[in-house]
Amino acid sequence: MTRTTASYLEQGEYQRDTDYLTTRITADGRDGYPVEPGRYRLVVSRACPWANRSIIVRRLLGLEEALPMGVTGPTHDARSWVFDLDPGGRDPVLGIHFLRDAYLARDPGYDKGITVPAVVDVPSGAVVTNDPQQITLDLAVEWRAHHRPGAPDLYPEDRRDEIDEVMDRVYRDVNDGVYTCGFSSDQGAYERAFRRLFDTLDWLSDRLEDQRYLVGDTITEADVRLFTTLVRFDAVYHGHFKCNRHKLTELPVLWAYARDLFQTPGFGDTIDFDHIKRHYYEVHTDLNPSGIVPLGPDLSGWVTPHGREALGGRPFGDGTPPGSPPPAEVVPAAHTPLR
Ligand SMILES: N[C@@H](CCC(=O)N[C@@H](CS)C(=O)NCC(=O)O)C(=O)O
Repeated sequence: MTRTTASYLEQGEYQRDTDYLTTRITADGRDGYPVEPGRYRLVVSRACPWANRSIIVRRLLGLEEALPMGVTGPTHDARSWVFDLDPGGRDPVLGIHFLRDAYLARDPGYDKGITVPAVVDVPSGAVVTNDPQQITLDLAVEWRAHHRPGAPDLYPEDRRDEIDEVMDRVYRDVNDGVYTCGFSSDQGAYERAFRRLFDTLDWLSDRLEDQRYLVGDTITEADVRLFTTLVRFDAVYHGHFKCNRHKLTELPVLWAYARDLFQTPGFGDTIDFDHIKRHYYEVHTDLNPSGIVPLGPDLSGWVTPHGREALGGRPFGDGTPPGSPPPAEVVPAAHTPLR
């Protein structure tokens, strides 16, 4: 039986599966998979925050042609993700319906999580990596020769220690922290995760009060990682995962910061609120047995002025924002407040 994140509901304290396929795609090909435009396919669900990071980074760096993307539907059963949005229910390049088949092509005995994001080697049809932390860092560093002109440096060498330090706390207490709250089956474990989450949001709020981005004065990988949790906060985590000390919209600094990023090309244009809500409320039947997907919240606030330009900062450093997403990757108008 394939393990899924849902199986951790059996434990009092939720433990995230970090047992990844960690083969890396690198410029020098040291793991046997060299960076090669058009060779790999990034498979995502727009619902998933970990996959969302890779969609954003790919957009910011202009890697859409070099690394084409397959998008699964927002919901899945115990067999995990399926390409049910594509004509005939198959990914047009990989030719598969179940993402699981790409994991089995890598290892016929594979029994770990069938997760997104996953990068698939198209010639063999096999997953190379599903390690979300490393995938985006490698897009920023190893794929540099294929970045668009004007791409930002999301992981600048002289800031890496600080970026890593911030990301470490954000990962533990925020990105993963919301899941720890939501999947705890023990009151004490939930309360500890809840306090750590909101203590860290308060810390981030203080840090961002006078500075536009988390590290330095430009957008970095750290901002991408925080954003993908913040953008899901009121739509899902506040209610579904019981992260309800405050809504994001009640935390003025973080709400303005999140809107600023949402309105930056490459961030908000990757967000599909319909997929996000359907995924969590329909897939986690343990937490939401009725499968009812809430109609709210009102999303119109995401496109209101945020005022963060007054803090200065240079979003793309010496570079430029990305252009519009390729037409095939535009999020349907009914799923986003962006016009
Ligand atoms: N497990 C990874 C992130 C990837 C992940 O958990 N993705 C989820 C979606 S948000 C998934 O694909 N779950 C599939 C499943 O549980 O069947 C991590 O620890 O960072």
